[in-house]
Amino acid sequence: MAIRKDANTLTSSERAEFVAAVLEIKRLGIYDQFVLRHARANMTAIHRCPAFLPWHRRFIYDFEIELQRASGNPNLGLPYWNWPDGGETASLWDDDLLGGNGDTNGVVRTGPFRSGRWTIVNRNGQANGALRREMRQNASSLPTISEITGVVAQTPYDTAPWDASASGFRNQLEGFIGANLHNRGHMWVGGSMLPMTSPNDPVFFMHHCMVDKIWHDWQVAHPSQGYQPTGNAPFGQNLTDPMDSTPTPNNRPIDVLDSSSLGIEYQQSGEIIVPPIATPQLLPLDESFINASINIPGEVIRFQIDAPEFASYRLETSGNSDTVMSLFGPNDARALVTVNDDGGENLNSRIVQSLSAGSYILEIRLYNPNSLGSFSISGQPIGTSAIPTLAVNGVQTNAAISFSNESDLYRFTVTNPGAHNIETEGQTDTFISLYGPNSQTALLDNDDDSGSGLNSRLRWNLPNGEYFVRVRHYSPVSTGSYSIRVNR
Ligand SMILES: [Cu+2]
Repeated sequence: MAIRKDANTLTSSERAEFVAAVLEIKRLGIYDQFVLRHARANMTAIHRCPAFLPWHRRFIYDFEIELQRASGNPNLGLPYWNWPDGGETASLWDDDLLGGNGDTNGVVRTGPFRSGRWTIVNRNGQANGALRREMRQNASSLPTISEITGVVAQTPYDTAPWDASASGFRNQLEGFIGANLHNRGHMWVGGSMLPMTSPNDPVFFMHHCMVDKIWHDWQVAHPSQGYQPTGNAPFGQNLTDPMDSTPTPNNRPIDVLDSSSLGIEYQQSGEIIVPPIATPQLLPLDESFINASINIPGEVIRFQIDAPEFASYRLETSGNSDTVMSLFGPNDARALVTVNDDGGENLNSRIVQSLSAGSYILEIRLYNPNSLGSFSISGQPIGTSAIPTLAVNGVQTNAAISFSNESDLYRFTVTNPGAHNIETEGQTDTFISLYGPNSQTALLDNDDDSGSGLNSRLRWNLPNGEYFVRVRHYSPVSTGSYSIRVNR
């Protein structure tokens, strides 16, 4: 079991053990093989792509195994460079661990990897002079806790076109969009950390250990989010493709998704990177507006809505941003009610929906995941009439879906248990959901086209009780009239 700790927290004997192991595998020629494995890999097969994270996880894992062998300590773990606490005065840059910044020419003159003690190699494996660092010259700051937390909040793992332009967690962590975590660390150190031979600086492994820890934290925070893509992306990127320049076996992303099964344990340190799901802000259902802004590409802002009673509600954004709203509930943050993109003014989104009493989550993002912008959000009831009642074996009720995403809720009471038909008629492609008994939220069944034409029909044996039927258009953007009836 490798225990991976914040490098700043290592004891002096842990520091000595780590440094001795690195120097030993350097002496054996093993260290430089890692530099070449990284330098000779196809740049865009292991960076700017989904496999960036699993490739480097496997890479530093193999390096750690070599350190364990050299030290004879099977629990030796790579230390991680905790960026928010990792500036030039942090103890990981002390002379008993990494040594410090380079001199005015960038040459490292302190610590175990100083000029004269440590020689870097070029991509052909030839000696290429001293280790160089030029701290802060290419990037002035290191990632902060809030920047890291913001990136850990991003989902999904990755998106098409699976490159440096993609939105999603991987690209924000790698650094081509958003806060820029990984790329910035390489830039901040500068010197030998800039080219594809960057593993020449031992801080590379502590840097990628931090990257890997953040991926691990993300996996813990989002257990329902998996590695993507699972197929149809360039070879080497899909979940079960072999990765470039990685020894077999276990050279596929799927083989390295679970750190703990690799025997890796991350010790949290200092300011813990908290799981990202912030408590959603309550959106009052009145005339007021809440102002919000998307400050990180791909950010999703969540609101909670507590519908006090069955009513039709209008939820809408205003402003110049192209917003998209998704509504979940009631009382289930994963049960999607509806999505809207441009139902409001200009590019704003609007949901008009009859909602049962209960708690809902409204998620708002921008249509373009790379853009930033602000908006106002408001929600209010637009009708609080009682739920219309359908008389069993009575006349049909005529109604219409008049807005994008509208749905109508009805109730009926069963006093003569047995088979009941609930069906719509007309020229509209309806979709119905049946709830009950005595619950607006306990779903019994859905139907799209079992009725005549594109109409819906459900036939259920119903015990006594009160039941609820929700009718919507099959297409969230279409409208049309229909009639509905219940027959025993
Ligand atoms: Cu790399």
